[in-house]
Amino acid sequence: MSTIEIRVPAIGDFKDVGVVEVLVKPGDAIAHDQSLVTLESDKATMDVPSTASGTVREVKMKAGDRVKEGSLIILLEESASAPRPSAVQPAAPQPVAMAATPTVSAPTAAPVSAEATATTTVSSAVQAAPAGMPAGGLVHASPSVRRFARELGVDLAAANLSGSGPHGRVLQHDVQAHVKATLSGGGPRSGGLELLPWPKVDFASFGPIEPKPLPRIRRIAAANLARNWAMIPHVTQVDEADITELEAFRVQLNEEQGEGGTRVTLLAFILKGCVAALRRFPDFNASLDGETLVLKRYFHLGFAADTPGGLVVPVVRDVDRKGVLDLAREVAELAARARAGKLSPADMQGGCFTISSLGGIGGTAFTPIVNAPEVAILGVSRAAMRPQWDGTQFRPRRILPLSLSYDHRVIDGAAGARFAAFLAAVLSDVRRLLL
Ligand code: CAO
Repeated sequence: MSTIEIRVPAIGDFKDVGVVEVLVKPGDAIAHDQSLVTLESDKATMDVPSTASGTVREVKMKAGDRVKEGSLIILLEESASAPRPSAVQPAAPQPVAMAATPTVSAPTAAPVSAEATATTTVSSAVQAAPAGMPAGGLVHASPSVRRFARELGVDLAAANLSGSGPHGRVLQHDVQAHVKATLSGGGPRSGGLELLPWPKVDFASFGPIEPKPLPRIRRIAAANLARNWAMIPHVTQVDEADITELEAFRVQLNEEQGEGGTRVTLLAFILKGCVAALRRFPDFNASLDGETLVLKRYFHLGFAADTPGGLVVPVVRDVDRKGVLDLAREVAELAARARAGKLSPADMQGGCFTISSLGGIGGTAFTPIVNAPEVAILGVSRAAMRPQWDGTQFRPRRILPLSLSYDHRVIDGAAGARFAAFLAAVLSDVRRLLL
């Protein structure tokens, strides 16, 4: 067994570089190519690998030292029998080209040659994991890549990156791709299931086409809907209300109103029913603010209105303080202004909960998209006469389908089912609105 000196190899034009990390200590058994120290100039970071295997006798450098080619790093008691790594095995001490990809502002991780020659740094890299790295967070990455990740605020263990280097090793460009995907809203890579770019198809090559630019309202709605659909884990709870009596009452009210009077629609009753349900289940009348749920003590309800320019959501304020006739009037007035494109921004702000009623058009159920930052939305489909079993016989009843979508981060399935069932019960017997 002989003691050998391991020195800083040729490092290009760099005469005076800083030691930022010493990765071994006396007594360590190290393998050939295992990183010994990390050096950093103003342009690059590199790991210096060992040119032999054995046991560290003395460490001759410490963090903060300034070194150059030939500076002594360690004294090593060489073990002739220690296995060499299977990856790239330089015949002679291999300099790591620091300046291969110089950047001025951001430190550059060791380029490919350094990555390739550092495949045995896995264990030492884990030991050298920065504070905050969970114990046992076995991320295969060199110290320089770890430092790069740390500087960008990426927690390698939590980010769960799939490394593209040998043996799943995380390389600098994996960290960059992660940051890029996160910044662009694409989120972290997910084993090949990440979002693909939008397909580019030459439709004209298949037949005649006509480009039709999206109107402004549709463009705004599209961006909001896409965000809400992508960011909110939706669940849609479907239920139905027996509105036979309610419909009879509504028809009677409209008869009383007479020609030219307020036309009472189902929507006005549904608004009142929703307020009762929101009072009973306050978490639905809320918004997420980080990790806090902001409960609202007011009841401003939006309703989706179909307009020639696209979907808009005017908001009816203080629904709890208004009667059905007032609500019917206000909905009609807001809907008319929406269709005429005359809603002001204030008309569409401050909503707590939204109703999307497609009942006048048709359908039996659908999955409305939560209107962020609200946490739930009610979809209403077309009421129809259907046979209902009353315990002894089938009776014709008017059944209204309800589709309640909610943000599952805030609302559990049981609460969703209870809210929908409560709302159905209230609409089935509107006397309950008085309770
Ligand atoms: N079941 C059966 N009939 C229904 C119904 C229901 N759930 N809801 C409404 N109707 C009936 C009404 O009673 C009315 O019939 P009459 O003329 O015989 O009285 C007819 O359908 C039309 O109603 P309406 O649409 O004029 O009135 P409304 O209060 O129900 O709805 C509004 C107002 C603005 C919500 C509606 O016009 C609208 O724009 N709906 C579309 C909402 C939408 O696009 N949602 C999707 C959003 S996501 O893309």
